[in-house]
Amino acid sequence: MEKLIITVALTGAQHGKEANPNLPEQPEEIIRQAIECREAGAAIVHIHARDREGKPTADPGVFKVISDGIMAKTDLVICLSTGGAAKISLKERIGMIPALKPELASFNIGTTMTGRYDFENGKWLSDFTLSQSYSDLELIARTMLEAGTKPEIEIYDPGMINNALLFEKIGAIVKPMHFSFVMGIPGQINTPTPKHLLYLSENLPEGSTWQVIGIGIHQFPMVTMGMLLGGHVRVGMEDNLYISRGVMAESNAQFVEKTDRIAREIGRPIATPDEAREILGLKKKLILTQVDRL
Ligand code: KMH
Ligand code: ZN
Repeated sequence: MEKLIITVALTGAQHGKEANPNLPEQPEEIIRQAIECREAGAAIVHIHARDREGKPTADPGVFKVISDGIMAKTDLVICLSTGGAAKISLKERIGMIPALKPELASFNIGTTMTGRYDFENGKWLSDFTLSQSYSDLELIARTMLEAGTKPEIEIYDPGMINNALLFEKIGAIVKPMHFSFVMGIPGQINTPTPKHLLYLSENLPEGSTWQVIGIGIHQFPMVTMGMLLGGHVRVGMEDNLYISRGVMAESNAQFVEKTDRIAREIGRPIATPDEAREILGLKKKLILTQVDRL
């Protein structure tokens, strides 16, 4: 079985320090936690950017500070998020792709809705719809293609796999494709059960690779199942604030350490960043400013 690629999603765009004070928001803390995660065995970091008030931003300048800081101290593969957040336009959300030409970037290949309901007080805590038309999706796909960035294709329901096949047919995505199953978001069909993950993993084009993301309490059951099925995994505070039931995570590295322990127990060696590049067919890229410095 292929070595296990551990991706860690450090920050996300949903929560802030009010949800967990250890969630890194500013570049310095994101870089520091990325270094710790590399030491704990992560091969890829999934990066969101925040402005100085901690609000999600798609500013390529902030992504550049974070990417350069991580590239200067580690060999981690950097996956930049094009997911943005509410009120960030499509054009802004993908602006960092031509600007920084990352090796990997998230591609939410459809319209998604995420929300959190407060059952106690009967109100929505968050209610965010990312609505994207086919021409929006084609723009994202072609922008990545031109930048030499491999899309990490986020799948929130099985129908989205058909979108990936369609874009591969029109030449906007090239094979082998890398998929990311997002399991456990109420508004999407990917109910986090072994049966659903098995179904998704068996419905990919030949030669594809995939990772699984479990939201909240679903994170480690889905990660363990993903390891057993030969997939790759994503952990970290973007998707889950607790390292175990009722215990707030103190750092993102804790998630990587726990994942590494599980992988060792089931005999699945973990991949280094360069082995992850091999597996995913990435060409090690220098972030623009590193090229400037050459
Ligand atoms: N928030 C995750 C469920 C992205 O950043 O573009 C999916 C994600 C998408 O990480
Ligand atoms: Zn993300």
